[in-house]
Amino acid sequence: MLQALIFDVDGTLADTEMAHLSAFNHAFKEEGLDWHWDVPLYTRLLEVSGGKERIRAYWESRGDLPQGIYGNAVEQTIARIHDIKTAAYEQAVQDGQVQMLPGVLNLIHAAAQEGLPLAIATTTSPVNIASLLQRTIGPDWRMYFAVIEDASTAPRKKPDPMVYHQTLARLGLPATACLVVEDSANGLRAALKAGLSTVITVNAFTAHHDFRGALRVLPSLEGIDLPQLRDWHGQTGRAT
Ligand code: XBP
Ligand code: MG
Repeated sequence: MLQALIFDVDGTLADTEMAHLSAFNHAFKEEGLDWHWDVPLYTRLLEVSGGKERIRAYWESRGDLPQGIYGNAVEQTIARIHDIKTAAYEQAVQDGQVQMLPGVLNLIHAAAQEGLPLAIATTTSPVNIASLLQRTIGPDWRMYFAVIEDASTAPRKKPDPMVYHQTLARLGLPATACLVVEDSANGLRAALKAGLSTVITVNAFTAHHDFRGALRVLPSLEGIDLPQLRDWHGQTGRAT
């Protein structure tokens, strides 16, 4: 029986990645760097989960990442860029530039009404979650989620299953009692490694990913209700 729904955030709850991309580019400029990520490059870079990890991967790919004794300075520079990026992203959310995806709020409200626990399992920073959900759900947003696991609690990022293992432990439920909604191959792999059935909703940044093993691959959650999710969850084990 379905006893909890677990949501990823970026690309699943909301269409966040264009705002993340603009925030990264803003931070590069503020830091005096001539780096600029366009949409095709960012689409590839999204294969690396986590903003700091993504900056490091890009820097490494350029071939000019300082080595040896400069390692500490690199960490500090990445942290500084990421702080600027996080503040810019928060501002974009507050300015209304990030929208919840179709069907998401309906499901959240339906689950709350039925007393079905909801959880969040994401690689993103906690401040990003708070600003997004405060803006879209309201000041009491935190009451809707029994568990939130994020970059501050699960440092090993997706496709590592850490964030899902911790979410299940805190929910006190076995994987078989839960259903995950994700939007990316890294997210799907993390959930599958934790033994979780996963429904995928795609977006422009992830539509080309390999979603083998997903329970369903959907354009969005529009028109999807809890009875439908329970029905799919009951079919667990039969991949699409
Ligand atoms: C999303 C991410 C995040 C955001 C940026 O992955 O990788 O890093 O792009 O957020 P998922 P931060 O949806 O699989 O969790 O800069 O705060 O890391
Ligand atoms: Mg995602």
